[in-house]
Amino acid sequence: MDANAVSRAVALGGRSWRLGAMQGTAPGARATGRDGPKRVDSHSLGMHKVLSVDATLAPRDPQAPGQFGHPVAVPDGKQEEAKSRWKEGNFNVYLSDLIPIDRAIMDTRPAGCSEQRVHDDLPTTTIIMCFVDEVWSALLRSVHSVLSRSPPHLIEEVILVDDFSTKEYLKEKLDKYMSRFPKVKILHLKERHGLIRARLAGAEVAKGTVLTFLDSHVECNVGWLEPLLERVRLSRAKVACPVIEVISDKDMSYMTVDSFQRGVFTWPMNFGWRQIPQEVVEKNQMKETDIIRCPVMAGGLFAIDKKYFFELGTYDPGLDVWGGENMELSFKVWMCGGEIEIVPCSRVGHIFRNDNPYSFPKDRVRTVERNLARVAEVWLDEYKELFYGHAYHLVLKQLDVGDLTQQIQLRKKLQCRSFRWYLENVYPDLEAPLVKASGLLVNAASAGCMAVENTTLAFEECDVNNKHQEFNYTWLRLIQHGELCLAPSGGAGALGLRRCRAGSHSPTWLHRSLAASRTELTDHIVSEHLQQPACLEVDPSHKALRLNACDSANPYQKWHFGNYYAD
Ligand code: LR7
Ligand code: MN
Repeated sequence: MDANAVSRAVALGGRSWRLGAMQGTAPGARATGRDGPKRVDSHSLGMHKVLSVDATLAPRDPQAPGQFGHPVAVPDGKQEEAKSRWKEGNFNVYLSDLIPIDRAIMDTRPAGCSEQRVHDDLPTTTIIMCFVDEVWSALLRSVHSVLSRSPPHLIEEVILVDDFSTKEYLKEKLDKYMSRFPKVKILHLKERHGLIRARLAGAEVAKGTVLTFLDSHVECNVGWLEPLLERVRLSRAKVACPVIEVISDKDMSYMTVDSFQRGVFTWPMNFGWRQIPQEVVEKNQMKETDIIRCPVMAGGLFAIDKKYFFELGTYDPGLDVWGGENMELSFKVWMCGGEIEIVPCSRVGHIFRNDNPYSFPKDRVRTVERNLARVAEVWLDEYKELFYGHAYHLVLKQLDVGDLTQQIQLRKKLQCRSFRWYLENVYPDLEAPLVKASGLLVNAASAGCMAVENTTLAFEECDVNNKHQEFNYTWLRLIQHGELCLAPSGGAGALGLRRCRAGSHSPTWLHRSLAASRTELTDHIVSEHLQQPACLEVDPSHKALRLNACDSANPYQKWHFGNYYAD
C-alpha cells in the first residue's frame, strides 16, 4: 500500500508558486473565517463560499522545520537517534517530534475549490479517531489539524478512542493535554478492540449528525470538512471521502497526489488506486474538482451520516483488528442503495507506512485473510470463487470464518442488490470471469472431446453444438458439467463423474498456468487429488478416458478448452 501511495505522490517542492501566494499575503488575509455561514447573497440563498478556516496560516515560527509541509532532513549527528526511533511508529518519529504540532501546510486543492459554495445548514459532525500506541506528536498534529482547519460550529466533538494502548503517555498525559479543548473527548478502551470495533465504540456515543472517521496520523488541509458534509447533506446515502495525500514517512513532507484516481480492488480483494484513463477524462470533460464515484474506499478517512451508518448495520463486528472493513462497507453501501464518492476539494494528508507499528493479537496475515473471507462469503455471491481462486491456500486451509448468519440476514433485510449488479454498474472495468475456461475439452492427439452421456463420462467426436460436451474449468480447479465434476474413481486410473462439492476434498485439476508452475505440463490436466500426480489421457486403442503417469511429450495427455478467460 505504501509503494502504491508514494507512486501517486507529486512532490510539491517545485511548486513554490503556491507557497509564494500564501506567504506573500498579509497574515490572516486569506483566513476568511470571518465570512460567517449566515452571510446570504441574493444569487444563492442559504449558501456560502467554503470557509478557509486555517489557524496555522500565520505560523508561530515560519522558520521551524517542516513548516508549510516542506521536507525535513535529520540534522548531522542525529542519524542514529532518528534511526533508533523509527520503529516507534514505522516512520520518522524523530522528525515528527521536531516539526511543530501545528505546522502550516500548503493549500493543495485544485483551482476553483475555494470558490465553491456550500449550504449554510450543513450537518454537524463527530470526528472519530481511534489509535493504538500512536506516536505522541503525530496524534497531536492530527487533532490540531482538525481543530485548526475546521469551522468550529460544524465540529460537534472529536472522539479519540484509545484502543488499549500500552504507552503510558496516551493515558493521563493525553487526558491532561486535551482537557484544554472542550470538544475533545477520550475513550480509553479496557481491552484491545481492533480498529473496527474501536471505531464502533466511538460511533455508539457520538452526538453529531455525521460521523467523520480519521486515522490518528493525518493532517487535514484547509477547507477539508465542508465539502464532505455538503455531499452527505445532499443525500444521506452518500459516503464522502477526502483525497488522501501523502505525508512522507521519511522526511515528513506533505505531498499532493495525481487527480482523477479511484479506489479499486484486484483479486483477491487487494485495495489499490487506479487512475481514470485520460480518454475517459476527456470524453466526459471531467474537471479536477468533479466528484469521483469510487468502487471501494481506502477505509480510514470518510464521512457518513450517523443514522445511515447504523441502518447499514455499521461494520460487521465479526471483523478483527485491521483489514477488509473498507471492502465490507464499500460493498454494503453500493449494493444497498448508497454511493461512495471522492471529493477532490477535500484533502487530508496521511502518513503511509510500510508496516503496522503495533502488535496484532493474532497473526496479522491470518487476521486479514479471515476478515476478507467473511466479506467474500457475505457479499460476493458466486464471485466468491474468484476470491478463493486467487487465494487458493485459503481453500486448502479450511479457514474458519465464524458465524455469518447475522450478516447474511442483514443483507436480506436491507434488500441489497447482487454482486453482479455491483460489477456491472459500479466497477465494470474489473475483470471477473466466473470460470477460468469453458467450452469443449478437446484432446490434442485424437481431436475427440470429453462428454457426459446421461450421467456417465464419455469420449466422443467433437461437436460444438453438443451441450453434453461443454465443461467449465472453475476457479476452484474443478472440471465441471452442471452439477457433475470429473473425478478419479476407484483404482487403476479409472475416471468418472460425481456430484461437485467445493472444499479441500474435491477432485481438483491443474491445467495451463497452474500446471506449468509445477513442470512442463502446461497443456496437461493433472489430478491434484491423488498421492501421485496423474494426467488425464485418452487410451488410443479404446478411445476411452483414463488417468496415467504424466508424460510431458504424450499428445494423448494434451488438452485445450474452447475458451480461456484467465491465466
Ligand atoms: O488494533 C488496532 N486499533 C487501532 O485503533 C489497529 C489500528 N488502530 C488504529 C491505528 O492507530 C490507526 O489510527 O486504526 C487506524 C488505522 O490503522 P493503520 O494506520 O495502521 O492502517 P493503514 O493506514 O495502514 O490502513 C488502511 O486500511 C486499514 C484497513 O483496515 C484501515 O481502513 C485504515 O484506516 C486505512 N487507512 C487509510 O485509509 C489511509 C489511507 C491508506 C491507503 C490507501
Ligand atoms: Mn493509517
